[in-house]
Amino acid sequence: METTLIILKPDAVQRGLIGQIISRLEDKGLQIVGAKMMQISQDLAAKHYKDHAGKPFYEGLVRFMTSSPVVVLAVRGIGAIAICRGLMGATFGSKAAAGTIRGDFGVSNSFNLIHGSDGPEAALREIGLFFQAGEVLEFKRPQDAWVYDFSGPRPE
Ligand code: IDP
Ligand code: MG
Repeated sequence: METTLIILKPDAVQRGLIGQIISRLEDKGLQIVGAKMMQISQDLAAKHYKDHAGKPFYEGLVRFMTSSPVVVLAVRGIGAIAICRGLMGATFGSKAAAGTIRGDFGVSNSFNLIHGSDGPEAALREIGLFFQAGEVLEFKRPQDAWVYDFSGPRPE
């Protein structure tokens, strides 16, 4: 099982899309194992987006991400990182394929509704930034017996 960090960005919250976006993650079979609403501080935004520091869009990105509350989620499943990236769609709303969150709900290249960790290392780092110990939970869902095939040596 993999756990990834998802942020429903300020535009998603302001536009009332929290429920629809979380539904897409849940409908896929992913498990929400951590959730909180918060306003991201300058410092946290800088840490989260440290790899983008110095890029032309960086200042605007930090301004946007700190401008209004977000919803932060820890999302678990087999291959959750790549699955979430697929559900999110390409970075730019203008280019993201129909059927994806960014493709269906937005047109902007910077206000693109959702963040998802881009690899296992980033996921670990980002979950550590946004969640305290004990805030990401471990619990069984009976429905997982129908989400995954547990009949083989490993769940598929
Ligand atoms: P990702 O969110 O799809 O992983 P990144 O390249 O990591 O995309 O960029 C982080 C965020 O920075 C994007 O989600 C978007 O909000 C913003 N961003 C990236 N590139 C641009 C750009 O060229 N113009 C405006 N905003 C951008
Ligand atoms: Mg990224």
